[in-house]
Amino acid sequence: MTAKKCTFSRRRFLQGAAAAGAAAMLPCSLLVPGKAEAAAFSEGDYQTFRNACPRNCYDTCSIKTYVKDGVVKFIEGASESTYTDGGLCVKGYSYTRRPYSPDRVKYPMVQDGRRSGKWRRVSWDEALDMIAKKMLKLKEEDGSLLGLGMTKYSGNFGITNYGVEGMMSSLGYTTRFVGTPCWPAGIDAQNYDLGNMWCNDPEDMVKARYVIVWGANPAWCSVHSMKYIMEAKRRGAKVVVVDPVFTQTAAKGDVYWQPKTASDGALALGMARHILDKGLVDEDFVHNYGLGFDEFADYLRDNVTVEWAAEQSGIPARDIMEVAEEFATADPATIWIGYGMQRHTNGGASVRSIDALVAMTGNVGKEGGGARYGHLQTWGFNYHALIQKQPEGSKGFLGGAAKGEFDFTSGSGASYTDRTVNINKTAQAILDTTDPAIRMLWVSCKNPFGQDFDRPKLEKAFDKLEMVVTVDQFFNETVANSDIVLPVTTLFEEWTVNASYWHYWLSVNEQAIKPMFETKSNIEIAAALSKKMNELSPGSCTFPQDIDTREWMAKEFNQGIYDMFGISDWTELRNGPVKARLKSSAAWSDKKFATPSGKYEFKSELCEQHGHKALPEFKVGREGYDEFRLLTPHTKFGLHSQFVNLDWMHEYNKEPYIYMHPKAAAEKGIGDLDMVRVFNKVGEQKARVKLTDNVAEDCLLMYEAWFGRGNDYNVQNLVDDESADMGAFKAGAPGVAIHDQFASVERA
Ligand SMILES: Nc1nc2c(c(=O)[nH]1)N[C@H]1C(S)=C(S)[C@@H](COP(=O)(O)OP(=O)(O)OC[C@H]3O[C@@H](n4cnc5c(=O)[nH]c(N)nc54)[C@H](O)[C@@H]3O)O[C@H]1N2
Ligand SMILES: Nc1nc2c(c(=O)[nH]1)N[C@H]1C(S)=C(S)[C@@H](COP(=O)(O)OP(=O)(O)OC[C@H]3O[C@@H](n4cnc5c(=O)[nH]c(N)nc54)[C@H](O)[C@@H]3O)O[C@H]1N2
Ligand SMILES: [Mo]
Repeated sequence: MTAKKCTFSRRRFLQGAAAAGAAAMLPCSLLVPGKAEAAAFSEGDYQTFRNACPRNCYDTCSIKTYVKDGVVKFIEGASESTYTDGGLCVKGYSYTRRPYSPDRVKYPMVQDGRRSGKWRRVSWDEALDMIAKKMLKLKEEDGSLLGLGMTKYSGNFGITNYGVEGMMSSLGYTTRFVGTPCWPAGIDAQNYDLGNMWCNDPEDMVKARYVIVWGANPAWCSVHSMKYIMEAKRRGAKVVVVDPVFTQTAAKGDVYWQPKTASDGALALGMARHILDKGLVDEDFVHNYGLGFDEFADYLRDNVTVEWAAEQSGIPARDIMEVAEEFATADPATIWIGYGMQRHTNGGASVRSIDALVAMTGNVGKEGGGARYGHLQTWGFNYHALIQKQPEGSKGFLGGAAKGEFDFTSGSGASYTDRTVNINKTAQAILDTTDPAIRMLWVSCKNPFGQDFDRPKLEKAFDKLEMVVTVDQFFNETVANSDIVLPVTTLFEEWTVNASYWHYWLSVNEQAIKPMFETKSNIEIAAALSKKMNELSPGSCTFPQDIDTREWMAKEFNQGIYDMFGISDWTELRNGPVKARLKSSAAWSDKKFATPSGKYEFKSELCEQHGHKALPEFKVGREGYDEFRLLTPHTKFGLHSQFVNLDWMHEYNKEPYIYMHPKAAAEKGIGDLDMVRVFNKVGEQKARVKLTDNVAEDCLLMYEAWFGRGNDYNVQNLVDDESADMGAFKAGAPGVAIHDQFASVERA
């Protein structure tokens, strides 16, 4: 191979790193070569690989990785993707540290006494032997494997990692924690309105003449989308940001609305009423492509006024009318509906009313328009790793039908399934489930102690479990509450493929280095467990025992994917990420909707059948149960329990704070940087206060993140597991009202 000078992408890398302040901050030459080294940089001196950020993030960045002597030297955002555009976020640049972090789980380990910290290294064989024997024991004692629970969520969204679910199926019928804390209320809402969740290509936001960012914080949570918003602005678009917190996104807007939390439905309906009164409705759309608009209009006339909306939301009537008129007359106009906004007991209802606003102004199905929430259009993989067969004769849950209808002796009529419980009520499910009880838990790609709700209850629930096995990269709090931890690979050490729920690019993730220490990928763990199970009890696990992980990645592709992305083979992705060939950048461009009527349903019978209102009516939010509203949204330099714990990121995440308005603090005799105690019916948490008028006077703001430095900060000590209104339709369990929490505060 001839040495090729890397100019374009190299420049991008340095720019990205400098913009992030990373060059100055990060102490290791692995990430940012010194000046002399940079001058001598020659791509040919490195092996390059394609990777993708597998985190649960809108951006799902395409990465190019430079390896020398089997070591990841540095990475850059892939320049082939116009979305990633050659740059990563600050968190992303820290990836070069992840495989080499001294804090990594390196070997299988057993803890003598949960939370004792007395870990001892064992061999894979010993660990799997303990695990397999326990599984066989459950099956023998309970007659099924339903006593084995599995919780997995978004630690790694690489497609082959669905092999964790596949592994469980290959063992038999088990208890699965289903649903998602992310976005299910909004998914259901969009399914009722449009028939599916499907958003425009974010890259077409540049065409918008009006952008409302409603309860999303892309400046932190979708860094790469900001360039489209800023470009739209440069071309003359107005940007309105609606958020109870004055976020960095809000700072980039032209108009900032700080509504009362959970009042978004009222605000959207107030705007809708004004648009109706002003005759600014898109009559063609609502009558030719919509269903039930007249009833919606009647609802608005009978129940909604702008003054009422102003009272509910705290946004002045004049401002509501102004933005409503501007939105209705701009063409195209778009709303980005955030996930943060729907984590409420009325979140689904709020999303429906915002969808209606976009639809009634004729902005659905339009390039540069749209009610943007998310999509799964590019996820049509084979799910080869996921789909595994239960061993012959497996017993399970008698799916759906009343138990009495089955003849247990012959098993006739029985169709067994997994047992499902709500992932957003992990603690309660473990405590409540009987016949058989959940006795053993497999945790993978998930940190329940950091991310699940009502942590004090979770501790009680875990204490009931006979065995907890956690598969992770780091010793987090869930690992501390486990008996066995198994070390798993990072993105550089495994083969997989990644798509986004926001943009339309596809990336392959190549194994760039050999797995460090004794780490294995999730599917290799499944294969190893299968081997052990079959050794101990032949036929007890169907998961293939010898797998080639590159082959398994390749098995996820199909002709549909190839056609969508215009490639003939996955190997073409080694030249860089590719984008779906979209007929239009707009979702629903043919205005044929996937609803039962084929129309945009302002009135949805399905929604009514599911126990909600047929129309996008206002739903009152959760009643306050304590003095302050408590918000625990996502943080800038961390993603849930990932990144913040890494030593390289400490500089960015020095200490957790509780953000509070100066007036509210003064009334409590609390000063800047005072140590305080926040407490409510769930539990309590101490941290230092930072005074800021970015938050409303009635609000306490604490970012959710795992610091992992002997620091006990955990917002789940204060967040209960109350459900959102929607989510069960598409996700199998309702969403969770993360932001409908309340608490008191006092000096510690
Ligand atoms: N209070 C509050 N709570 C929240 C939220 C909030 O806003 N406020 N947000 C919610 C939302 S939206 C989400 S998505 C969830 C996220 O919750 P989780 O899905 O639990 O998210 P992470 O912390 O990103 O990942 C969990 C673990 O996966 C591990 N991991 C990474 N890669 C791999 C791998 O390849 N294999 C295995 N086995 N493990 C791996 C990581 O090290 C980490 O410990 O949290 C929810 N909880
Ligand atoms: N840096 C970073 N990026 C991430 C993540 C991360 O943890 N860190 N997480 C990823 C994941 S899993 C997800 S789900 C997405 C989340 O992406 P976002 O939805 O953008 O993020 P959140 O922080 O959950 O919530 C966004 C905003 O909603 C606001 N909000 C809360 N309640 C209300 C309300 O009642 N009305 C209105 N209008 N706004 C409200 C919060 O104040 C917050 O600023 O981001 C992804 N990207
Ligand atoms: Mo999420």
